Amino acid sequence: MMKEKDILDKSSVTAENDKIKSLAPHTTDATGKMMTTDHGLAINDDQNSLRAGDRGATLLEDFIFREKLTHFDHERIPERVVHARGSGAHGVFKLYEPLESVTKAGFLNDTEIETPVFVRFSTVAGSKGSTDLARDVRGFAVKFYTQEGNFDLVGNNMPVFFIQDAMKFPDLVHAVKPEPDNEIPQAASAHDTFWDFISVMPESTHMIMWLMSDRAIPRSYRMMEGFGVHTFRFINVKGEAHFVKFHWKPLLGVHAVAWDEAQNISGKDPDFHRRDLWEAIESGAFPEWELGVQIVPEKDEFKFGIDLLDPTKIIPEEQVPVQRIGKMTLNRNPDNFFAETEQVAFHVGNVVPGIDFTNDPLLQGRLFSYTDTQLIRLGGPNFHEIPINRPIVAVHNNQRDGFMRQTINRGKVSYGPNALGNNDPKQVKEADGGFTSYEERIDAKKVRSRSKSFLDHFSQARLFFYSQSEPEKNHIIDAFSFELGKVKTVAVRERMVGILSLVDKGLAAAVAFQLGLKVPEVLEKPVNRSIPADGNPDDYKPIQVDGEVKKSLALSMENTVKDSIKSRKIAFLVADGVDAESLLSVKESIVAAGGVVHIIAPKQGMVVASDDTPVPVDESFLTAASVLYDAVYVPGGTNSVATLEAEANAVHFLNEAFKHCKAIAADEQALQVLEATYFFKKLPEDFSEESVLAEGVVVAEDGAALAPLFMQAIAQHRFWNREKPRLIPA
Ligand code: HDE
Repeated sequence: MMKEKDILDKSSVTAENDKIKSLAPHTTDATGKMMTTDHGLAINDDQNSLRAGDRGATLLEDFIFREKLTHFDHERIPERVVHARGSGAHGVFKLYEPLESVTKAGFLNDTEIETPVFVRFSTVAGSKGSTDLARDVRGFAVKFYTQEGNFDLVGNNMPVFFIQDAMKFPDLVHAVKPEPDNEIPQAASAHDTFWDFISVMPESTHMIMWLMSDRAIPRSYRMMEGFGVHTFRFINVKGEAHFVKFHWKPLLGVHAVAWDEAQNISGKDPDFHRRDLWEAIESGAFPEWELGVQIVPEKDEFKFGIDLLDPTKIIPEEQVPVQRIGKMTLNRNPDNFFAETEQVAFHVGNVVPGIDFTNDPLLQGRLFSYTDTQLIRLGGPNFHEIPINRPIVAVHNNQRDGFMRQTINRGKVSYGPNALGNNDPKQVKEADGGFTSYEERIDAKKVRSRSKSFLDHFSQARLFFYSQSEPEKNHIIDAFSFELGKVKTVAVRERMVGILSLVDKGLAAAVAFQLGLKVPEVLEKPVNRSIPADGNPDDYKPIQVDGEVKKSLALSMENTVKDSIKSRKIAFLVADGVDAESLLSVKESIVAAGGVVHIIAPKQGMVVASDDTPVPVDESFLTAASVLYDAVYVPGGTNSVATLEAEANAVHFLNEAFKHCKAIAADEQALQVLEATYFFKKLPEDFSEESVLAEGVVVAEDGAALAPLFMQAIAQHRFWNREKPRLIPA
């Protein structure tokens, strides 16, 4: 339980780095201080406005009141047009091995430096106050404050994108956002306009497979991969280029929740991911990712049967392995959400020498959009001066003035070249770290067109589907059936089933069955409205270039890391009379392995254990829910067990945890609580023996025997096979 003092002392984490130090002069703390106006005048009465008599009208003269209300009236800024809902954290990046053969970027060559970072995770479609658990892509934007200026890796948790040309971005976003007449639905793609657009844009098929997979409903921001999506370039000191794709690999593995669970969490705790990130960092369980790169020499550009400039394609890891080059650790929460997380301004164009762009048409468009959007969102051209956006190196140039200018530039000279000011600030030679663009050879006609090498829209969608485990495939079928089931226009559903039949007939048939439709017999080519007015549809007919790799292990979450229970949340269901040994021994083992235990009881306060010791309660059945936990344990104790067995909320808690495929454990004495659940009858007869049931339900005669088996089960994350008999009630 938090005491008032603890709440005041919240910023107990003191991780320091050059960026944090640079924020210090802008950070204030009112503890023990006098109240003043914005202009420094000490305030005597902040409770009453100045008025003509104690029952009279407020006087215009009241500058203190006017200042307070004016500031309040102007407190809001426009939310991000996409990625409005997000959470941020500070951290550091440390390199494992210098990468000098491929890039001259300083922070990728010095293993001694800890580069400060600020990361913002986000959903895409929802508004600022929408639920964290929407089925959606997650943004994964990292600002590296390097010694050579800021490098922003503005990525997502999926490695491909919906569209191949930035020209289509406003259309995509208009289609997915709430419909414009009634602003429904919030933070959801399950509606007509989104699927209408997708059904006539075959290039989005690969991305749609990812969006309908469990990647779109992560268990935690800390358990997601990140991807730069586009192919970038690394440039070394000799000026040689290599193509590079960026990856973030979470050390806790890649894990998801169930869709039914996601929808429940959205009601029980819409801040679930935000809270999870915040609490993990506050408790010292710092989230970690390894930065990975896939490097392709320029000469191998056409080796993989895909176009590296096409952002709807991956390079399978079987073809180009991901080299893990360093580790990012998030070790400090922001002090102020608005000042840091809301005002941070990412831009794909923020690069450092050694990193450059390619002609990916999506990337090229992004190079324009990110600065442009900050001008309206943050109110003018000086957003780079907001403390969170400032680089840790000095900034000197001839840019001047504009709304909210902070820098006081000395001298008369604000132009170059100049003679009056010694021609300062000076340009920097390439050898001394001046940025030069890669001298890519260009010899082309100026055209509006799409390269034929971008027209294979289905092969990698199929690769993704074939690489999934059985439960993952079922989740994809369910997700399509849910989303299209919410679409009212039958023609849109039919077109989508047609598209799916070009990925896999079985997938299309399963979805069609749920929608009460038939799969079209022969579908030569999908409807494609993404062609110019004078375009010949045959020139845009999808091609099929099935790659060498038919199944890629890295694409399935089943193959992820499952070796730890660190920071997993485990609910202990207890009541008065709980067996002290059974509770404490399992709790101690879990906490020692880095897990988090919450004691949940019929009411708040304390329960009295069997040995008369008081046990503080963290949550009651009223405030807790199984969807907020990774696993459940029921300790023994005659009275406690009798109370829980008769407590409908406790039984529901267990039923729901079973439905969502979570690890469940009970002390043998508590078996009668399990007997009250619907799933008990599904368990084998020899259940009371000390055993881990294949399905992740663990029973043992005491805490010591139970803890290791239970922890093994929790580390598995989920027992998806339990879903086989579909439609399990909770
Ligand atoms: Fe973005 N995107 N985007 N995007 N994007 C924005 O910039 C845009 C794309 C991504 O936490 C906006 O500051 C265009 C791909 C993230 O602050 C805006 C196109 C990827 C974030 C914008 C794309 C992303 C944004 C809105 C197609 C993954 C949140 C607010 C050409 C590689 C950053 C803002 C944060 C935000 C434009 C496509 C990632 C409007 C035009 C692909 C993580 O500028």
